[in-house]
Amino acid sequence: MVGDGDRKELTRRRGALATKRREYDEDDVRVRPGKSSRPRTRTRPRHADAVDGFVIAVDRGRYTCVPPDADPDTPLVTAMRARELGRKSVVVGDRVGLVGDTSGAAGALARIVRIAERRSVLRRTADDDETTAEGRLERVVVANADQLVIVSALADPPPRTGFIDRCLVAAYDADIEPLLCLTKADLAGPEQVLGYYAELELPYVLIEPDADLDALRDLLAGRVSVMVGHSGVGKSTLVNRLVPDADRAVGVVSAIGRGRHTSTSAVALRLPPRPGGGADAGWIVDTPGVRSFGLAHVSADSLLHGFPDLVEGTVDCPVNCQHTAEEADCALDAWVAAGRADARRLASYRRLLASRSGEGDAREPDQRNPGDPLEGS
Ligand SMILES: Nc1nc2c(ncn2[C@@H]2O[C@H](COP(=O)(O)OP(=O)(O)O)[C@@H](O)[C@H]2O)c(=O)[nH]1
Ligand SMILES: [Mg+2]
Repeated sequence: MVGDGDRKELTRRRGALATKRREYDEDDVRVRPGKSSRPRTRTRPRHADAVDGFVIAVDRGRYTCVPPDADPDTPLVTAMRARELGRKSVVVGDRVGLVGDTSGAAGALARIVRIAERRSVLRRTADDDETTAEGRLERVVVANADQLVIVSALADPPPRTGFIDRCLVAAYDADIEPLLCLTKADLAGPEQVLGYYAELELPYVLIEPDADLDALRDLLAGRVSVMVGHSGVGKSTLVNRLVPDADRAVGVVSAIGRGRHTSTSAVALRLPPRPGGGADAGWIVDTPGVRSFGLAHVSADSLLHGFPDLVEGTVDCPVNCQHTAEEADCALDAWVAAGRADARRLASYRRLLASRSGEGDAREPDQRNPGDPLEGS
């Protein structure tokens, strides 16, 4: 007796055989010579007509895109993901292929059918809820960024090197160049912070209310830069100085979709062209929704890359040394004792190690007590 399932299976096999026979039919070869050298349909790029887009904002399933090299007046294209993307996420900074209505007219909706391979991926572990697996999900913050601009005030609030160190780890892990942006330089000097990073060749800029931003603009030109920083450090002030149109631009992208104003976790803003500057003044990605940089997704080894001043000190460590304070033979203690690196840097590294393994409090040290490596130094 042939069951329903068996019959389907037989039909499938006959179909497969028929296809096979057709493939090897000599007549086919004769009437279509050279067929085998032509690309087969399934390897030919789909949607050859897709146009390029650069994702500047993401809001509840709606993606705001701009043609990458278009002039600033080109209308924004609103798009949704095509089903064929599967579970692949699309984030700010992604370079995508768009089909459908890419006119940017009111109500027009395009489809994202491709995501270009990412040059860099800035991630964080969301630590909104550390007690559940879901709460500790690793999230991609921004794709294809060239630079991580770590914004820290020199005073009011005081610099938090724990946060800066965390950002440096995220930057090195993502293969993004870090830039230390020290604001409120009118209130305090940078000596202490720069002293703490003396062993690193960390590029930095100083920001004051009444001085121009030329040095910073030079470093932003032609690149995609992500800005991160605690609240109160002057991020919004800086973004508004760099992009006088920022408020309107953010308003436009966050109003897309269902017409309500919502906070997005990241939004890319085009820097205005500079007189005498190159064609591309660059993009800055503001991250108002990113409050911290959970690093649970970064391995202990990668974590060390955020501390290049300590790397050489681990050469004499025993195999499998975890470099924690509990490791009796960790060579980093001797490295610091010999004056080869700053003890505060080792303490900061070990604090991050402990927070990752769940031994310590994963919050920033400044959130649980006012102690910071720089204070009392
Ligand atoms: N003295 C001084 N104050 C600043 C500077 N930049 C920003 N502020 C002030 O710091 C406060 C917080 O700035 P804001 O841009 O809102 O910080 P955000 O939370 O990082 O976006 C505001 O009162 C600003 O006026 C600066 O360079 N010097
Ligand atoms: Mg702000």
